[in-house]
Amino acid sequence: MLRRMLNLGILAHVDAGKTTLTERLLYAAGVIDEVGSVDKGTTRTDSLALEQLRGITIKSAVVSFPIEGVTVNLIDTPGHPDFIAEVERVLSVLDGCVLVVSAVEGVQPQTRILWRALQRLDVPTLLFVNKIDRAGADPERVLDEIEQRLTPHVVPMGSADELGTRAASVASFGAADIELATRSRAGELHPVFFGSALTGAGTPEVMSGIGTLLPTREVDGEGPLSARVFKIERGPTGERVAYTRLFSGTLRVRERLDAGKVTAIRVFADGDAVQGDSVQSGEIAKLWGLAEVQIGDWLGERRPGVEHHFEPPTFEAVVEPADPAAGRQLRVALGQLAEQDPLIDVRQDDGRGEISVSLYGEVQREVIEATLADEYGLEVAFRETTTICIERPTGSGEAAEILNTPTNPFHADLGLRIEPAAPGAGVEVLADPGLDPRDAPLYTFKTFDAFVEHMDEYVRLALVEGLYGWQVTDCTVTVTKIAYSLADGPPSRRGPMPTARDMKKLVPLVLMQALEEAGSAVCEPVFRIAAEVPTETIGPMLAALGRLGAGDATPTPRGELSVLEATLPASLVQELRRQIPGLTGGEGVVDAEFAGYHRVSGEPPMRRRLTPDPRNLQEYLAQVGR
Ligand SMILES: Nc1nc2c(ncn2[C@@H]2O[C@H](COP(=O)(O)OP(=O)(O)OP(=O)(O)O)[C@@H](O)[C@H]2O)c(=O)[nH]1
Ligand SMILES: [Mg+2]
Repeated sequence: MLRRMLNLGILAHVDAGKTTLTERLLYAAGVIDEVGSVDKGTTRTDSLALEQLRGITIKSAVVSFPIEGVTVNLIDTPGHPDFIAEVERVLSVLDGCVLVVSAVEGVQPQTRILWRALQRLDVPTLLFVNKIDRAGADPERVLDEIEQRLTPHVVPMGSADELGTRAASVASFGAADIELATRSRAGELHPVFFGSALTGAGTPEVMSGIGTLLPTREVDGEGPLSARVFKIERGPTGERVAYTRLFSGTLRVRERLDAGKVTAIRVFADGDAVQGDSVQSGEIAKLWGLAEVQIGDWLGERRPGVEHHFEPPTFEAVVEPADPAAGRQLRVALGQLAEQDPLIDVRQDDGRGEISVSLYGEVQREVIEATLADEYGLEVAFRETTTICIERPTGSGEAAEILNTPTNPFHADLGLRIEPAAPGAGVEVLADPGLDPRDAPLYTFKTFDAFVEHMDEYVRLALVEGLYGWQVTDCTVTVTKIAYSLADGPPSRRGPMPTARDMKKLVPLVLMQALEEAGSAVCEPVFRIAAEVPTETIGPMLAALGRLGAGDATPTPRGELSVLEATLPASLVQELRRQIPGLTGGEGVVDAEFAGYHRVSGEPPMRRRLTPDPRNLQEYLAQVGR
């Protein structure tokens, strides 16, 4: 029998009603008998104790239900910006999306961030304007905001009545015609629904929209295996459970993959994850047995596509166990949390016996603290958070090492050039077109392409710590020279052939010299802030922004309220949030959106290196082992 699937994301800013809507849909589909409540901690998707305690979603969760012959795998995601990493991983496995906007709060900065990511990935998206029952609900205004700030290509599917009351209701404009359905499935038009997830008003309409206006996939199991792991959980006995979406092919129990052997499969279908022998393209399954698997991994063939959609974490903090003897336990626990959330970068400074983690913000810090206490029995304290900077090369630099010379015991010549690339470009590693592929140590790397791939890996590892100890990025690195020694070569080139490890140790040596010649600038994360404040408080607000160092503050008066826009270093956004209530009589609100990295003014901050520093040759050689 032909089966069709829809892998559906529910995305929105925090508190918009994603989890409540999810409950409604499960109820409407007959999967649950009673609508659970976020406020009572009884929903299906906020199943973690911490989620129920705080009333927010922290981890993405999958539930499944049938609509009109289609199996819908719904992925409820967290809306708080501190947990954006969860959304990041989910994006790549979606066939369609419902973006929820509150009829009271309207389009938020986070809504725009999510929208842009969905657009970049071409995910067909319906909009749901929720909370029409709440005081202050203004769906018409929100529709305007959607058209102004998200997209003009919207089609309202109904109108709302008795706004702001429990009796708020929706009158549908009628069923979608074929043309609308076709263009909506193609992501060209975005139907907008109105309703209240709390009272259930308008939810049958969204339900039917999900069934008819989003693209579905046939389950056929054909073709080579291509699957993506988007979530990792630990089972009761500590085993890894990998949530995986198949794009092509079939995966069976007992199949052997690079990450391990599949020992059990549960496929999401009509309400639950059901034990099975195999999972096919289009479906989502939980896989057991893949001991080595990591979030974001591809099983089988990798599908091309954009990998990073959102900002990286901008803060880090040193974590200390209350019991000084629990250091090792803490390292293990943080390592496991980092498996589930690869953006929790755990840095271990053995020299100082310190562990630090990268963070998006305070809420995530509290969640990590609570998780360590609840799941690992570890009491910890976080020391003051600091900003994570990056380094960018300021010019172009080139260096080379020649084999059989006192500074290079690694049996190969290597030349590297580093040049700045556009902000946000990341790192690109190339081979100079003038290189003769035969000069590369092909005995070790088999093919020239494989050699370049390995160089790519070694360069990225070496760039983790630049001249000031920060990650170096936004640059192009070119291999400009390569040669190797041979047992029967001429005297200057006589010697053993280089191993992959030799090359791995040689790369930092050459690259840091090239970077020293290029020079590098330490850049800090900055946020674009928009503060809405009473117009009469503009004076004190501008003065405060000036004191915080925002040179570009511009006010736009809009009657009684004015909007002040400015760029602020990440570290000062919190400070501004602290000051605003006092400056505006409690009336001001501020939105902040990550806006890239700016060069720090004054003395660049240094970060302690954790890897051997090639600039001190003797020590470097002693540490890396030569
Ligand atoms: N009045 C009213 N309240 C709602 C509605 N939908 C959700 N809420 C309430 O809004 C709050 C947040 O709802 P959630 O469903 O947790 O929102 P969410 O988008 O899942 O939140 P996060 O996952 O934490 O981002 C809860 O107190 C809900 O009871 C609605 O339609 N009307
Ligand atoms: Mg939620």
